[in-house]
Parts: sequence; C-alpha cells; structure tokens
Amino acid sequence: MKVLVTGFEPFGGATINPAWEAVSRLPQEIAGAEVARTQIPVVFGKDAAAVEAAIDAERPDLVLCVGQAGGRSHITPEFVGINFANARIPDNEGNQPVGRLEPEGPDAYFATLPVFAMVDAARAAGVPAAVSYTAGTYCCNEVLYELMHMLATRHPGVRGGFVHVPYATEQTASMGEGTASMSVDMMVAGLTAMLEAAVTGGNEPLVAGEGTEQ
Ligand code: PCA
Repeated sequence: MKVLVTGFEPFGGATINPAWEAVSRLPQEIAGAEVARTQIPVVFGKDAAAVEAAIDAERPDLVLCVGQAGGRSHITPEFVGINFANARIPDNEGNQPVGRLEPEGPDAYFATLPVFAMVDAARAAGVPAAVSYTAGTYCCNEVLYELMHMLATRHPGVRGGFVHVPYATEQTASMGEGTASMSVDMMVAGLTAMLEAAVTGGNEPLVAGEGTEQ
C-alpha cells in the first residue's frame, strides 16, 4: 500500500504554506503504508498536472492533497469538489480564472475517502477537526475536482480526497487578535491520524460517525 500526499507551495505573498510544512514532516510510513510526498504549485492547470505527474511516477493506492484555508480553526477534510473556479486573487503566475474547470465534466465529485472516520480519528488524537462541505473556488477546489476527475477517468481503483489546514500559528503573529491558527506539529498529528483512518478504512465517504455532528 502506498499513499501520495501533496502540499501546495506558498501563495498570496506568504513565505510559507503550512500545508507543505506539515506534509513534509509526515512519517515515512503510516499504518503500514509507504508515504510519498510532493509539493505542487499554486497555478491553475499546473497544480493538477503536477498531481497527475506524481501519480504516474509513484503509482499510489490513495492520494491526499493538502492546502491552507487561512481563517479556519480546524483541520477539515473536504466532502466535495465542484466544477467551477472563481479566483479571488491571482495565482502564482497571475491567472485569475472564472468558469467551469472541465466543460464536459460532471458538476461535482465527492471525495472517495472516509471523511467522517478521518475527523473522528483526528479528534481522538486531540486535534480539532471537522468535515467541510466547500473547498472554495480557488486552486484547492480545482485540485480536488481535477484529482477526482483524473481518478474516475484515468486511474480506476485509486482513492482520493483533500484536506484543508489552518494558518500555522507563526503566520498569524502580526494578524488581528482572534485570527485562528494551529501549530504545524498539531497539523502533522492530525494528518497522520486522518491518513491512518483513510488507509485502514473503506472507500465510502458517506458513512457517518461522530464527525457527522458539526
Ligand atoms: N490554499 C489555496 C490554494 C493553495 C492553498 O494552500 C486554496 O484554498 O485554494
């Protein structure tokens, strides 16, 4: 069993992206599964292409993409990716698209990871976690949607999903009082627990657990 975990590069003027900081510190092996990891650009089109290049190179059984959702307090597995982009800020190459991602694709894909069991596992490890029902309309949603599209159309049998992490605490040092954040160490603990649940769990995101109650 092999899992591929991706983390985004910094964007929007930030010097770090906590997603990559946490992904790069994950253990080499989780629940007996080998962990491969790769950093991906915050550039529409190139981000999903980098995910697919890593899938072709690593041949994983499961893919988890990780991004930052600044302002959230919890680690949040995403339930659904939608076939639409509406970039609030330019990406790292100045693109700011609005419109469908795949003209012929379905409107949305659900993740094929057990998102509720992942939330339960993170909470049991003492990490604030909740299922999210929107990955936004920027590169993270694009990567989730395109990941599920490529798995459905070109990589049958591979499971996939996406997790958003909060700001790292050091990123918020000069932000307003009350800005939510989490230590990268806690993100590593949460992602590890979530990957354990995903590796040992089934394909089905729709099995409710404690994480159902938000
Ligand atoms: N977060 C952005 C893109 C890259 C990242 O880490 C998002 O939520 O779309």
